Amino acid sequence: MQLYFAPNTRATRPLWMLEELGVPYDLISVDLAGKENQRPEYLRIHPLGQVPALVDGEVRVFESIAICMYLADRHPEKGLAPSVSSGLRAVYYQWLVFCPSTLEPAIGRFAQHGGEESDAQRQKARSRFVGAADLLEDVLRVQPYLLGDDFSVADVIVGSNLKWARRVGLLHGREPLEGYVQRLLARPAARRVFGEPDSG
Ligand SMILES: N[C@@H](CCC(=O)N[C@@H](CS)C(=O)NCC(=O)O)C(=O)O
Repeated sequence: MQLYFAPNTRATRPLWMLEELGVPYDLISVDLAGKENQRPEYLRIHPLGQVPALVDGEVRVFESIAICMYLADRHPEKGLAPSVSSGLRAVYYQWLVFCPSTLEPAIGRFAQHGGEESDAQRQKARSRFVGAADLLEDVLRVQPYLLGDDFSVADVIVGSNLKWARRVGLLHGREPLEGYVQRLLARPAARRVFGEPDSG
């Protein structure tokens, strides 16, 4: 299995997954600054020239969340996704889709308005995040992970988003979310990817 990767990008999501699974893989660095991602040979792996991409024998897949879901299903014995016959599978889909459709755009808008924008624009962007964050807090106040007691792919994806939210200052005063991010980053697999928990 080969993961095409660049640091500080969404490619850290499948890298984190691979570390959680503890399966062998090759990490192939793609130099984005050097435009290696636009070379014809890389465009055959990811037609949009982005990272991450995964090659697993005949299988080629891009989109970080799809790669993580694929990896969990490929290794059901590791228990990182509820089985298809379980009702929890619906909740699992919900949080995975919640990220790119609701949470990530809200964080992105805030991060984008963090510079010379007016306070009003910044507040508007922040208010979009508040609803999504309140919802997550209600869940994480009563259970350690999004699906209950067990860590899953949903935590890799939501946790990655919240790590970004924390970096742009959106988690101040949100103890349940802060605690959740810290708990996730303290996992051995996450430490191997991101380093020490408080390094951001
Ligand atoms: N939705 C895609 C987004 C992929 C993406 O935007 N990758 C960025 C890094 S986070 C990238 O490769 N940028 C380089 C470029 O587009 O030239 C995913 O989650 O995999």
